[in-house]
Formats: sequence, C-alpha cells, structure tokens
Amino acid sequence: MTTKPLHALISVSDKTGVLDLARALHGLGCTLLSTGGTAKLLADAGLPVTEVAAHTGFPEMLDGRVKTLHPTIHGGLLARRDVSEHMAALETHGIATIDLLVVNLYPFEATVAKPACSLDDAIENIDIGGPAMVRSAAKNWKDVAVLTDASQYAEVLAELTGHGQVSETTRFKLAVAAFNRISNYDAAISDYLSSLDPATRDVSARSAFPAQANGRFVKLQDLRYGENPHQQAAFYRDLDPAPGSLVTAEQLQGKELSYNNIADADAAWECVKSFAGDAAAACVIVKHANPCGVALGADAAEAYSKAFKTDPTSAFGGIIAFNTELDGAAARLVARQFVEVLIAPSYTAEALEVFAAKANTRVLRIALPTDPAAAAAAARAFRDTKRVGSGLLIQSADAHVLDPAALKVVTKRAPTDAQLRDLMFAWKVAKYVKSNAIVFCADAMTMGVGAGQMSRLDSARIASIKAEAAGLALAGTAVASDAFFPFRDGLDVVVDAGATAVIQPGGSVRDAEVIAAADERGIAMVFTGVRHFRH
Ligand code: 93A
Repeated sequence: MTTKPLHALISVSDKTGVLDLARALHGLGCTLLSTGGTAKLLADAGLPVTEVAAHTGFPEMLDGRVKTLHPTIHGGLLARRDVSEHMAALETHGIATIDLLVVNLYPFEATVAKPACSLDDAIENIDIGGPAMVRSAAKNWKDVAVLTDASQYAEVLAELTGHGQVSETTRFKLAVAAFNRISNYDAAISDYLSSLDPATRDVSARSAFPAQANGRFVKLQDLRYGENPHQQAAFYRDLDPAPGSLVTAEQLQGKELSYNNIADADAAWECVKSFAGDAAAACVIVKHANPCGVALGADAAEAYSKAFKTDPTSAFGGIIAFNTELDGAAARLVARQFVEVLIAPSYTAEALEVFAAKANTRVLRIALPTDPAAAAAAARAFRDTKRVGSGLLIQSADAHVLDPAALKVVTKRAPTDAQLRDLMFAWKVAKYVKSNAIVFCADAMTMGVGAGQMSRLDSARIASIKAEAAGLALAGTAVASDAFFPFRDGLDVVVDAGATAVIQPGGSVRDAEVIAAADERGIAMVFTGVRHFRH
C-alpha cells in the first residue's frame, strides 16, 4: 500500500457513518468512487464523487444487478503493486488502482428474517458485485484496505490520519474480517435456500433443518483447557446470540472461566431463568451439570438458604445462579461456602464488596431479556447440537413450558393446590436434571435430587439417600420423574421415602400397573404427556 490511499471506492447498503467517513477521506486527499445510491448521498452532501458508471464507462444495468462487475474495478483492486507486469497492464488499459474499499452488502439476512419475505425478495437481496469486490480487495490485502462494517471506520481513519496509511496488520485483520463476513453471508444464503422444498419453493413451509447445516460462531475466548487438562478448548458464541443467554455475560471479577465452569453456568442460568415470574427470587446451585439445590424464596437470601439445604455437601464449589439482584444479605450467606461461579442479573454495591474479598470467585452479570415474549421465541428457535463421531445431531431446543391445565390426574386422589404447586416446581427442576431424573420437592425447594443413573430405580433411591444425608424428611413431598416409570418399583421407592404426589409423563405400556400402585398407596399422580430427557 502506498503511503496514503489515493483512490477509495465506497458502495454501501447500510449507509450508517459513511458520510463522515467519506468526508474524512476526502479531507485526507482521497478521491471518491461510488455506486449509484451511495454516490448520490455523498454528492448531495457536497462531496466530489465519481460514479462507478462514469469511471468504467459502462452504465449500471439490469436493475443494478451489474454495477461494479467490470475489469476497471476488479483490475484496480486486484493488481499487485509490486509486480511490474500488473502495473503495466493497468497502464495499458487505463485502469486506476483502488486502494481502499468500503462495502457492506445487500441486507440478505435482515430481508429473509421478515416473515412476509417472498423468494423473489430474498433472491434480489443476494449481493453479487459487493462480495466479488470484497474478495478481490481482501485477496490483495497487501495493497488494499477493505472495510466491510461501520464499526471499522474509526480505527482505519485514525491510522490514516496518524500515519498516512493503514498498517499491514490492520489490512490483514480487515481482510480476515472480510472473508468471515462473506462466509457468513454465503452461509445465510445457503441456509435459506436449502431450507426450501425445491419443487414448491414455498417460503411458508421452510424446513428448520436445511439440507446443509452451516454452523456460524464467533470466538469469545480461548480456554486454558477443555473438560480435562489434556484437551484444548475455546468458547464460541452464535453470530446472533439470544438476549439473556450465557454468552452475553459480563465477568465482573474472578479467575478465568473454565470449560466446565461455562457448561455448568449455562445449566444453572437456564434453570434459574425458567422461574421468572414464579416468586420474588429463585436460586439454583449446580454441580457437574446437575442442579444439586433449587429453591424459590421471598428474597435472594431465602432462596439461597433453601437451595443450599438440599445438598450442602455437593454445593461445595458449586455454580450458583439467581434470577434476581444479589444483595448484601444474600451475598454474605453465599460467601460462607466455596463458590466457583456466581451469576445474577445484577448486584448491589454491598454484594460486590463481599465478593471483592474473594478474588478468585468468578462473578458474572447477565441481563435478563427485556422482552420475555421475544426471548421465548428465541428459545424455541434455538437449535441444540451434539457431535457424534463425524456426525452432528441437531434438534429444536427443549423449550416446552408445561401448562397446569394440561395435566391429567390419573389417580383417585387429586393433588391439593399446595401439592400441585410443588409438582409444577419439581417438574421444572427435573427438566434440568440429567436423565434418569427423580426430584423430590416441598414448599418450592428441592428435597432430594437423583440424577444421571442408568436405572430410574437407582435415581429414586439416590434421591432419597441424599435427602436423608442432608437431614431432610421426605414425608409429604412431591416427586417429578423426567420420563415414565416403566414398572411400579420406582414409584414404590419414592412413596416408601414419603412422597404423596407424583408428576410424570405417562405413556408406559405398564401405566395401568403404575396407576394402580399409586392408588393402592393412596397418593396423587398426574401425567404431563411430555417427557424431558436430558443427556
Ligand atoms: O446487484 S449487485 O450484486 N451488482 C453489483 O455489481 C454491485 N456492486 C455493488 N450489487 C452490487 N453492489 C452492492 O450495491 C454493494 O455491495 C452495496 O451493498 C450496494 C450499494 O448500492 P448503492 O450505492 O446504489 O446504494
């Protein structure tokens, strides 16, 4: 790149900040070349600008489909300034170099995100000339600076103003960003088109699982190691993360997050978020991806105290999430135990002070979504993935929210209102417990959690053993089972332990046997018709 860009080509759909940029470039002595709409904007602002059509001697044609696809443009972008034959060829054909390219593309992603978008709209918003120029400029990064996003304008202008040129490092970074942008853009087009039935092309019947799955993620941070120290790892976010998701967290203090911290923090945060609107405060304590204590309370301190009581042994070194502001009183209680990660939507100054003394504790702040309906829609749209060998399993998220009206009472005894509340609470928790999940609850608090066993019977036994170890009496508790009881034995274990109400999906071939057992034992049982396996 010469000491300063002599020729800049600006062609942008999103005109944010472009006038200021063009003005500054003009002030630095750059000549300005532009496509129709952009040129008009600059000219109207009094800037001297040459239209690409005048520059190439070829009019924009085909409704703008051909604007910049011309050797005069691509020659000016692609010529290597250090290769004399390249420069001679430009000379022969009267082509001027283009040293700075500013392009953002037709808004394909935003267009197809609109529910009423037709296939024709989508197709017209596939930018061809823009990506072609971006690729040319990015390939020739040694000589050309390519800007593909308004967020890059300030840095580039600062370099040009300060040093008269864009540094090699910045040009390379810009080129990488440019190829990333093109790759994401093409992936969005590929996702969209391959979600259509080729015969009908009916945009209202797009498949959620396109013929090709293009994962697009942006690295948030490198991690010291993966699940184990001999594994390497990094943390990525979706290109367009859902509001209120873990990737939007701000770390206020503490050691670097580890791979397992992040996985557990996500489990805790997703679980605690599901209690929005259920009580003033909810607290979830997670260990090894499973909740080991969940409770609702009048305030954060009460919710935490109850959650901690479920399993004080496992809570050691846990990940603790609140769905409400953490105040000083709650912080002082939490600070009595060893906490790996603390998560809340906000903290009082007093709470932060308590943890400032515990410099290692990772404290995360995550803003709750401001629009719950939009957040629910984003949750439903979320695709859950799991690698298997050289394959990828993709499913829609388990975003099912149980409506109490959908419950089917299957026993002679119906649950009381208090039991119903506990059953609903237990069911919400069970969704976040690894299968086979058995969750005992009472008064909006987990009393025993059995997780991740190959046999439901063992999960039931473990839940009651843990309750006993924690000194919690299970008499009169409500129990959730994430999937149906295949035999009556599991039900007998939870009733023997003291449960008087059970919530489960139903659907076993032996439902009749299990219902008869529940009636025989005199408990209330409801079926949800929905299962919450979690592996
Ligand atoms: O229709 S195109 O694919 N054909 C082209 O030759 C072309 N050149 C630039 N679209 C093309 N562009 C795009 O036009 C740019 O990527 C930019 O998004 C847009 C700017 O047009 P205007 O300056 O007329 O608003």
